Amino acid sequence: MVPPVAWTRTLASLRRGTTCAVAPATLWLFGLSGCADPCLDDGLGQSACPTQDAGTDSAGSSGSSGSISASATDSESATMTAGSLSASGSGSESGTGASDTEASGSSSATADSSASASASSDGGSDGSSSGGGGTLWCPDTDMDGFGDADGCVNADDPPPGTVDNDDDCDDGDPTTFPGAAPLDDRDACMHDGDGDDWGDDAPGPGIDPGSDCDDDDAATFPGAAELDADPTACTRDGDGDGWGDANPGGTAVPGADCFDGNDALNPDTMALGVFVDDPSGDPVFASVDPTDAALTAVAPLDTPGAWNPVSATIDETGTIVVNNDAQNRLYRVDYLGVCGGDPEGETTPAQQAHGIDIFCGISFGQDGVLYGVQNATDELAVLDPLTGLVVSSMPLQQGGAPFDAASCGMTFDCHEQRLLYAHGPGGDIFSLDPATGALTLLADTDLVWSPTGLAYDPIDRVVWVAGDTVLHRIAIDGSNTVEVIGDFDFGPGGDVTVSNLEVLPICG
Ligand SMILES: [Ca+2]
Ligand SMILES: [Ca+2]
Ligand SMILES: [Ca+2]
Ligand SMILES: [Ca+2]
Repeated sequence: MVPPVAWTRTLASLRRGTTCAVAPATLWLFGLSGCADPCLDDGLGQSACPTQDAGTDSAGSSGSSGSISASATDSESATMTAGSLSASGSGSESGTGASDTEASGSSSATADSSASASASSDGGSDGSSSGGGGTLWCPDTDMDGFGDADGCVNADDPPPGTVDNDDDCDDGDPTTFPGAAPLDDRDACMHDGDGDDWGDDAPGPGIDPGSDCDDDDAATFPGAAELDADPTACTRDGDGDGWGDANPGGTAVPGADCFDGNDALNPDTMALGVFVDDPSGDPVFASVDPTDAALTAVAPLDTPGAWNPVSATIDETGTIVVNNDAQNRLYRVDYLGVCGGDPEGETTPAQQAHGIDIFCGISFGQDGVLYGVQNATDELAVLDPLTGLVVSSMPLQQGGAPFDAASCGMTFDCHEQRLLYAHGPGGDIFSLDPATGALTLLADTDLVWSPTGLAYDPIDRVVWVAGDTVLHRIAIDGSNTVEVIGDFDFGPGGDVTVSNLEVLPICG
């Protein structure tokens, strides 16, 4: 049986106030763009997508265009080509005062600098060349077509290795020259080390700064993640899905893509989901409407005889792992084939049962390590997702004291790169240090949850908690803000108990 096309609120569609009405097969097979903007920046930003934003924003924000005559900070250059650079003048250093008009004016001046330089040399103003006319020829050591103002000579014919301009602000680097970063400024002398046409925002002396916050990575530049909250921020989109890396490192702005190495996983393709029984009693994967907790069956599951999915998690590759408490065993679950027409989603057992009764929560952490918390022993365990076996374990503790795991849920905060832990009896959310087993309180509510499920929302950076039959949305910024969303149900009158809430890929 192929399920009907469902109307699903992905994380992104919720934010946009839209519902993604895309046929399952279409959504899954065609890159899962879903409701996304089809105009994905290729890094060059010139062909498929409008570049007005880039040009306008960069010129306006950096203000560096006016400092095109930073080359004039080179005293020799200033002396040699005083006439040619006078249009930009010393005022160019003011940066913020450089308007677009000034920028274009100085650009023109620079573009004509060789001619001006030639004129000035013809006029004999260059003391270093001994009269007699000719053209000013400047060494171009890095062969980028722009000359070093230091060492220019007058001659009728060009000496070997020279060009007829002195516009290079770094003649030892072929990636630094006027116009190297055209998306920042078509004329300013900038460094573009990664070739994404955006200029290094922290270049060496004498080079105009651009707005590339990581000039060693062509996937990082202003507007790289056009689907994120600030589409002009300097973000990293490693997988090209339009969503920015949640943990980009360096000075790039974190986005909402927890899986920036996999373009099939992002807020447009993922939604709150649960493994439950449908109203007929058949096991299914169902999406959860974050506005009212309503359940919609997405895919039927071909489950083993005993099926009690207590906790679910997903890794960077899209592999979904469920702890089937009925068999004390991990299962890989692939329901997405259903979106393409397969009759049922696959559930594949790990090689061996871990034998633990109960893992109240499991979650992939950093570097793909799978963690689980054992109720009986109050320990944090490392699990091998392939063999299913426990690799190691350590006691949970809070402030050095033993901690009673009780009912729990687990998930991963991809922004802070930390495990999150929901403690049912106390209604608390903790971060969990996998190196020490230490719990640190993030949210303290008066609620009580049993069973307990936990999922992290990478757009709003809050958590979703399933407490028995009720969905909650809880802040983890210290404000303890709680929203009670509603009862999980497939329709009025049939509340459903949930313990394995997670943000998972969706179809339909
Ligand atoms: Ca050069
Ligand atoms: Ca660059
Ligand atoms: Ca870059
Ligand atoms: Ca991405």
